[in-house]
Amino acid sequence: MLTKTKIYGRLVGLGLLLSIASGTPATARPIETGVETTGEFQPIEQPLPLKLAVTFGGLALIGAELWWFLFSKSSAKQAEAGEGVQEIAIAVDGGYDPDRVVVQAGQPVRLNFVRKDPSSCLEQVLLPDFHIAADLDLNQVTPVEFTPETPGQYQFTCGMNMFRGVVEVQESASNSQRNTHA
Ligand SMILES: [Cu+2]
Repeated sequence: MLTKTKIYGRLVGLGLLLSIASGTPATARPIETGVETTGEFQPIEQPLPLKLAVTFGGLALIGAELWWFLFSKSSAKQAEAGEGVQEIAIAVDGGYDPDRVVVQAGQPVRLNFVRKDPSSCLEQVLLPDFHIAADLDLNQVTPVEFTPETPGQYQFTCGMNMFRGVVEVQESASNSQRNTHA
């Protein structure tokens, strides 16, 4: 799973690649050395099919990554309410999946963290709003329980605040008008 930083890095890399392929910015700029003031730099000739291939390949990659970044990333899931406890499993593997959990206020919540990532970065999960810090053992299910009383967005993070997820607490259905949207 890729992080945001990696994606931005790759987009920047692709941009560089494209600008090099089109041959404009880097070669046209004279260097201030005084050796060659005429600015007669010879652009390197590249075959047109190669340029086209690089350009369209790059654009396709950018499109694919944008799609992935915008549409397939965030995974919101509604916790399942059973026996009065809203329960949901969260896979811990290069981040949290789902990274957005929807629960109802006033009902106990149990988040079952399943750590599959050996990186020490993810060995702890923090829910500062609920004063929870839990150690996650590798390949184990670690339940984290709390009862959110107030609707809102509550973050959970790894011990270093690098990976994040959100518990979205909605006003409980019995207290509010029934939601008409899916
Ligand atoms: Cu971390």
